[in-house]
Amino acid sequence: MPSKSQELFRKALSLMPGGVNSPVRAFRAVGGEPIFIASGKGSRITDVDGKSYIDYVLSWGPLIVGHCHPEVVEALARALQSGTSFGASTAAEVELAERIQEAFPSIQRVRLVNSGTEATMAALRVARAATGREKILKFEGCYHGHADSLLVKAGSGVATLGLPDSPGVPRALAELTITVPFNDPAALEEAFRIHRHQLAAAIVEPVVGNAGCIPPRAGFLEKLRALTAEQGTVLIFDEVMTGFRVAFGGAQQLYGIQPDLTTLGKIIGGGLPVGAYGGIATLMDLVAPTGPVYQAGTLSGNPLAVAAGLKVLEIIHRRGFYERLEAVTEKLTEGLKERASRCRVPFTVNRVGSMFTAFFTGEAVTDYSSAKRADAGRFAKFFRGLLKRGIYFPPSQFEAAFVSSAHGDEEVKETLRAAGKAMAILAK
Ligand code: KE4
Repeated sequence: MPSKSQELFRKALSLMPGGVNSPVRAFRAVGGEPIFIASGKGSRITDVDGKSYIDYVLSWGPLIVGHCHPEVVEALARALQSGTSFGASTAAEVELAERIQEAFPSIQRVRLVNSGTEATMAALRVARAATGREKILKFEGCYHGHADSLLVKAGSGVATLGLPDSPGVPRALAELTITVPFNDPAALEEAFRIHRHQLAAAIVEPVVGNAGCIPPRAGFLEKLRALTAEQGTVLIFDEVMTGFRVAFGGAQQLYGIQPDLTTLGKIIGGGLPVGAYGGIATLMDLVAPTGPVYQAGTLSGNPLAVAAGLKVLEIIHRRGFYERLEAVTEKLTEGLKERASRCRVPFTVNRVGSMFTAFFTGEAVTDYSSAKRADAGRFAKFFRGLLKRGIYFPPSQFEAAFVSSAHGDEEVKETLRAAGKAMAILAK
């Protein structure tokens, strides 16, 4: 007897490419078929067959306070009473811009959009307009959404599906995207030497999440900042994932680096569609209607997304929020390492704050190449072993897992019990 998820997936396959609305959801890299989710509450989700899971995907990062947080639901319900969208200015979007500027001092002007892809696409356009240059530099394994220029050696779903970059991107455009390995200062210097004063922008995930979690090596971001400053290249920190995740002020607060432009998303929408790009006024004032760089959006600054985002930022700014989140995540990842060593399975975990990735390898994972050398087959088995025991990890080796404030000791205990059993099977 097929499960409800299986029945829904059959139908979805006849209606949507791969039966999904975003590739990484299709479970292609981990085997099996996607489960269809009926509801979420706190740290847990329940599928259409009534099975519950502790959720470490959290909608790929936005749900840092967990599913259906009562205060967020209440804020959304209140906003809904006044309407869903006006396509006009509202007080709430001004307030969200203010909160973002307070948290990110490098953001003197910000524009709200509807996705991380829109944010990075617009940031690149501003950088090219400001410099009059066309080439951009990105890092192998980093994913910045699906804008044409950025689908070159990208991470996340592109890496998950092993796609050799994406057909449909004009060669002339792809050739303007230079890629170098993350955490490789020599390759970075070489790229800036070869393309001296030709790079409009360098865009980076300051903590990579889309090759799995990979922290920057000491000095790497500083080197990037120095080279971009020296050559007049716009430094874009893509903090769609790390913004308000690894610290209230994102990776730029954690590592003390001021980029020229920052992109945000995920957490600032509290689970509703949102993105943002912002930075120094001299750059952002190039954006229409102040300047000539055009970017627009029907639902930008949408009252519902803004209401949810404002409430989440208020909750996570409360005293002790990040300390507790970090402590729970640390307990979890240390426990995973302990169970792997008990089963003598080659294993490493990269963690920054409450985002982490488990890799089945004995070597350090410091860039996309070393991430790809990890045993993705073992990761897939581990994922399935966890799933059948009620634990939902990201269905890809090249993604980050996330913890929310709704996760606590009970979730850690249940997860480590399941992980211990899944690891023991791997060890055979
Ligand atoms: P969206 O267009 O998906 O809102 O954001 C694109 C994006 C930009 N920058 C970073 C650092 C990102 O992580 C993302 C999107 N993240 C992926 C998960 N790694 C979204 C999940 C998916 O594609 O389904």
